[in-house]
Amino acid sequence: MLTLLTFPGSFGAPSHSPYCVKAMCLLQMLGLNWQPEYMHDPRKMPLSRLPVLKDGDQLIPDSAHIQMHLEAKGVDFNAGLSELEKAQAHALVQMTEAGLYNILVHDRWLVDASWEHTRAKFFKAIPWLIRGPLTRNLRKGIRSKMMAQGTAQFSESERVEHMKRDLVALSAQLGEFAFLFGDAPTAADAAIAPVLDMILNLPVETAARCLLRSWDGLTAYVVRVSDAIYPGAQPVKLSVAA
Ligand SMILES: N[C@@H](CCC(=O)N[C@@H](CS)C(=O)NCC(=O)O)C(=O)O
Repeated sequence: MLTLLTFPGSFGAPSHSPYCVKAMCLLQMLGLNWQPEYMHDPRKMPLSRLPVLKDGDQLIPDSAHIQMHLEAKGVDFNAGLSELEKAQAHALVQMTEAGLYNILVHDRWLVDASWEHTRAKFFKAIPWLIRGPLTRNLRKGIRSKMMAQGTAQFSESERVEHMKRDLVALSAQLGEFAFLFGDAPTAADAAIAPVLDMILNLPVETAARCLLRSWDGLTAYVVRVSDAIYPGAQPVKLSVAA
């Protein structure tokens, strides 16, 4: 059986990492038997990150590599998409992982009121005595990364302006479809909806959460994706290469 090494869930999501939820959705779409193995500390993992897929004695880190590994088994997560649609899907996933994902991380870790909840949920397994110094250090590291990457250098209104453009692009692609590329979920939905879901479910009202909650079409889209491909959903009928 395939095993997904993943962070546990929080704030209503099956994992607190959108990349772990993306991998869960891909596995769920596949309809094969798989099980989660929850971890809190990824430092011993191949890239020191989660998710990691365990397939026999192989460890596959990175959600994109997990997708490629599953595709190599003959599954097509983008069945029926034209070459242009595949290119658009790729661009939207990259946009989400470079933009919206970093806004999520920023609002979870660097907004003080939100951080109280993030710390309590993400680090509840860490003994209380060392939780303070450990999480202070981790938060410092995230702040440096967010400064280097740029998200933390912007004002809140600038971040929201950037976010709006990403949401406009996603909304335009969604149009009247149920999923981003039609009436069936594809790999792009597995990657993008978990990020939106986690922004919608930030524990406090940040400008990003407020903006996304006002976007009815995208809010309803996230519910459709979670009903269709989050763990527990029925497998989607995927085409398998001959
Ligand atoms: N590009 C990777 C990104 C995975 C990633 O950044 N995971 C984060 C959690 S969202 C992680 O494990 N960070 C290290 C940590 O939390 O210690 C993927 O697509 O899987």
